[in-house]
Amino acid sequence: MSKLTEKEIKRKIIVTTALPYANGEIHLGHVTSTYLPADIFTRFHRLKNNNIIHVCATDDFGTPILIKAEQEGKTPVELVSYWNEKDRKDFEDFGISFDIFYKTSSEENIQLTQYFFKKLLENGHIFKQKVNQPFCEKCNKFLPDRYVKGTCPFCKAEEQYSDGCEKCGKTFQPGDILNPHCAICRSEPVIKESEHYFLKLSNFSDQLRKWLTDNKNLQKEVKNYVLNWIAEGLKEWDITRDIPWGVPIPLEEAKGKVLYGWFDNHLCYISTALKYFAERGKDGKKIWNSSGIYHFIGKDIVYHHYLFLPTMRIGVGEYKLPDFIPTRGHLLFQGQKFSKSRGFYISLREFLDTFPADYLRYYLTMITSYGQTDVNFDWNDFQSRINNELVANIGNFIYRTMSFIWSKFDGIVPDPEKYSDLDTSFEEKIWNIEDEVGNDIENIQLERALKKILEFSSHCNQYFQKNEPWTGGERAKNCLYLSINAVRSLVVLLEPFLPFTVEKLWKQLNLQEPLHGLGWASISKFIIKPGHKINKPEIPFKKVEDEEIERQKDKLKIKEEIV
Ligand code: B3M
Ligand code: ZN
Repeated sequence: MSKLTEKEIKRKIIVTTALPYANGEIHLGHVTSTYLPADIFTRFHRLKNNNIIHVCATDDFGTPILIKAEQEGKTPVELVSYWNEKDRKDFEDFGISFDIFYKTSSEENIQLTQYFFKKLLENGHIFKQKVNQPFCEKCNKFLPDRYVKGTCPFCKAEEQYSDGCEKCGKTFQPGDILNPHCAICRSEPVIKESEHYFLKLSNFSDQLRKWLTDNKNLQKEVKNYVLNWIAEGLKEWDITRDIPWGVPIPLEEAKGKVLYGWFDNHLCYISTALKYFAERGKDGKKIWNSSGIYHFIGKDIVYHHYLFLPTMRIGVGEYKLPDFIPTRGHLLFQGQKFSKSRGFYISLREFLDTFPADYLRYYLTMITSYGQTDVNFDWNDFQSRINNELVANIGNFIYRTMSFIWSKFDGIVPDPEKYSDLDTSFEEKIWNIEDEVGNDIENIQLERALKKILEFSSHCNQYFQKNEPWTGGERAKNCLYLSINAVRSLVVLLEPFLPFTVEKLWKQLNLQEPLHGLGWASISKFIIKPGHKINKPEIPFKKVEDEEIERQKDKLKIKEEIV
């Protein structure tokens, strides 16, 4: 058997993205930090012909979801299935290409979670302890987390949840809230004892520290943060909730109690991947343990992904720990924090109703670096980047090349003649761009990759301009032959970023093979031969007009006033 070269060996990669809670709309913040970067990364590896899957699900359990269901007069099952469908559709319309989108309340996830609980118990990492919990005698139930409302002990804002104040932003302990009352019936809770299970995080301090230090792929800034938490001493973690909506604790003595949502939700990465492979007759566990594991998240859930998640995997010892946890900052909107309660936010759906998905994909990628710094969505900046970069640079080169061939050469790619120096150096650019951009995407430096594509496109425009193909002759032929090949390379380069536009452009290029058949490695090749006939080109991107931007800004103001 011949030895496989490095390029021929298919890599196995499992990508997961933080699971959206199944009780509200996907907003721009979620897609910026998490889904879009993961999707670009996944699409790139698909083009590289690697075995990659992108796994996601809705996060179905927990008190906020139970409360919301009660408020809406639905069962929690009805509520979560409604949001699961809605999220799925939003993601699809934004071009997020999951291989599987499932749910934490699945039978598979419940079983895996109970298995993890039992193993951790057997291995001596879980202990029982009595705790004092608020209890509503009228509703006859314990009131964990958001079931208790009251007055903020700091700013005295009323109707705040017992874990923190939305008005002044301070967090506090459940016992600190003033005038506590049941969020459902408003009566004052009493304190009642309940037996809870705790995971001994402190048992894992050394192993966690070692994993964090040894894993060179984790982002330094986040790593140092987490190492500090460990140095300060990890607290034991209460994994029990006295509510009827969650993974039941698999013990007779714990009847009626469930596991906390953060105990089961990240296990859904594993249970969902296993389901995907089982459906294809494959041994998912084996694949998990021999794949590169990437968990894409936003920085607000660092604690859970760098402590709870690895602790549970170490404690059970059967599933590989993550290789990468790409973590990105929050999204600010017009310089301010999103706030649903103030109506200052924009949902993904709202955006997609007005602008093409690819505009948002382009803009968000360009402004989001691979780090913890917050990102600012600014309407003017959005407009100027779309108009100056996407329309006037990338779109311009693609359209001018194709329409020139269409109108001056009857759509037929001309035969090049002897290359000039300009041609030769342009040819070299096309050879090199594949690796330059590919390396950045591989390293999850997505905005760098897109900036390189933009630079490449600027270069293409300059080349076209300098060659003045409108003057005709040999220069025109070489210029258009090389340019149409550069257009095709550009289209492949852009696929991970702008999948909708690329699909249309590929049709206009009229190539026999599908884009995915040719793949990433074709970027540096001259696939379009002289004599090839293209289809009628269309302008790929339209300018965003001032009025539209004004309308968006006004809409935001109106929303703020209404609330
Ligand atoms: N649902 C929190 C969030 O949506 C939570 C993520 C779970 S990832 C396992 O930010
Ligand atoms: Zn009550």
